[in-house]
Amino acid sequence: MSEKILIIGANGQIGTELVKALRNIHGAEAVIASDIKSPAYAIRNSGPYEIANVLDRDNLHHIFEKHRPTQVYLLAAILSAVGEQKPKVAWDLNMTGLLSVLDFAVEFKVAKVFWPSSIAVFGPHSPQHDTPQYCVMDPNTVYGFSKLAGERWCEYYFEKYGLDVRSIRYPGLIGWRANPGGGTTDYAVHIFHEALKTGKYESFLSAGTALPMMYMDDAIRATITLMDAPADTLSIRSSYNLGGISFNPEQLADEIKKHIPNFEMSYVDSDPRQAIADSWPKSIDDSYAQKDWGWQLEFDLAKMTADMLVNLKTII
Ligand code: AKB
Repeated sequence: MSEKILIIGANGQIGTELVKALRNIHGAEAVIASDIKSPAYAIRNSGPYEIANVLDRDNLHHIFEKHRPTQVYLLAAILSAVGEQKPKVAWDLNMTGLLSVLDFAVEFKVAKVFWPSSIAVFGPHSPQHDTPQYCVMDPNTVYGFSKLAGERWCEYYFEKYGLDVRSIRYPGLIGWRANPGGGTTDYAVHIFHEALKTGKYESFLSAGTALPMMYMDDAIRATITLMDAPADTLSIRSSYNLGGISFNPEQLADEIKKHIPNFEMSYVDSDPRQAIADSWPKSIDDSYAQKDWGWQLEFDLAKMTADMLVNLKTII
């Protein structure tokens, strides 16, 4: 069957990479990118594009009707730090957008839907080390509990309507093609830009704040592997834990210094994102992803840092 893939939120950090990867696999015409604004530079003129606001239900319905997608990736979301500044807007966008897409996916018989969850679904009472798939979850950010509620809705649509929804709890993502927008893990991307541009960086998280992170190449490979997995191998229809690499700002700075010896790192005295980071896991157990769809990480801290610097240098 030839695929028709709709990516909603294509201009974001994951979207720009995913559009590129899926167009390489399926051909440009098979992948319809869409976002609220005109296309990001990285995906401009590379294939079909629709302006879509996930809160405009009529327009979204029209796009489903026009393209009849076989797969939909819903990536539009407000992340953790911005979500705390605009809690109601974040809840509305993250939930209403998801429910509309799930409804239209059922109505238009979409074969598979992907929706990203996050390590933000865990909270201060979740185990912080090797956080398991199933445990206490008490997220205290709007982003976190919108993701947790979204996971429950995904599983519900799978159980009640047979919709083939698949999801990953992404760690903080690090890539060179696109910037993250408003998250708590954003420091781990900004640090590379500043290291190359100015040779110094002031981190908004403290030196010892370890978080699970992942290089974008691994994240895109994980997403496509999960979407290609036979449906009957998947035991989780809420969202899969994905571990990635666990490191803190000081360890990342030390790794960057191996390439840029004069790089200087400093730390702000206080930042609201610190409390969010403190409520999240430090490392994640992803054994279900390994067992169900053969997940294996490729990029460790050293490999990621080297690759990130080489590639970022070519575009800044
Ligand atoms: C954020 O920091 O909000 C995101 C995430 C971990 O989901 N990068």
